Amino acid sequence: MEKETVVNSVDSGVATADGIVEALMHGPGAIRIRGLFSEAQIAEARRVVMAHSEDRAQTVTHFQGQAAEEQRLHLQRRVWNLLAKGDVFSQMSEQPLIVDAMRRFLGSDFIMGSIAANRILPDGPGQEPHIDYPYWDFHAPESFPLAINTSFPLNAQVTIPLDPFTAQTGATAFVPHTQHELRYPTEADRFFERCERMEAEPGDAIVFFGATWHCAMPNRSVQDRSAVLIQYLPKFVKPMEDLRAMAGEAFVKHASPTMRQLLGMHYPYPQNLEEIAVATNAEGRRNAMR
Ligand SMILES: O=C(O)CCC(=O)C(=O)O
Repeated sequence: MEKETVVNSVDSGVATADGIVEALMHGPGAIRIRGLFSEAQIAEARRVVMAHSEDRAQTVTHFQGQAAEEQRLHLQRRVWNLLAKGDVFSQMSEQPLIVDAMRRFLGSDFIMGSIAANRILPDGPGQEPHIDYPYWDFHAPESFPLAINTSFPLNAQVTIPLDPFTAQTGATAFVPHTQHELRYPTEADRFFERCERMEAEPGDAIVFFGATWHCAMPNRSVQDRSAVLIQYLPKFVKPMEDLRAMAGEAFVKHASPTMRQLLGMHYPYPQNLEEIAVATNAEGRRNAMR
């Protein structure tokens, strides 16, 4: 029988950015914020996600090696590039409490690396236990810098359920406190015996440090289970989705200052420095003109 345990919880009215950061860095690695988004926002997001995943089973996905072997990939669907699919996704990614927490956790110029939906249909598969980008291929640790660790964060994730997240529908599983030591989980870690579940209602948001071992679980119910997944990164980590290009020039032109930051426009590298027309001092404490 599946364990029915839940993640720590705080109401959106009393949640603080410091409390979120504490839970991610020194606490279990995850925290649920109750009632952060309105019914109307959830309904609109769900409408878009369902419409874009009705007949698109074949977008790229991750951590579904077993489902691919078993020919069951069509029972889980990803919807990428959500910024271009509705204003509600900009509202979600710019939610003020989340932005405030991310500024403290990842630095004031943090960016968004991805905003996508994960839909698991009834009887759809769960994932391999993993950690998230940019740690997601840490099963090959030799491809990372020597002595890399999680004493400072390179990722934060926000999961916004669009359907009830329960043990039956496949609420995300995670092992609390595993973010403290950077490691990709193995069979020997007995993930499924030790895990807790991120149970939540539509409108809640679960914020977690992606170095915490976790995975989507199988949907053993008769209803869909979808969520918006947002990935935030420090300014210097290459984003996973090319959001700026995917959203398009018209979107960028009308973007808010926060959205421009999320698209990486506050930190203008890489550049062709040889081609910069005006010779200025671009970096440094004194008189720097990026
Ligand atoms: O949908 C979920 O519950 C989690 C998805 C996830 O962890 C991922 O795709 O990296």
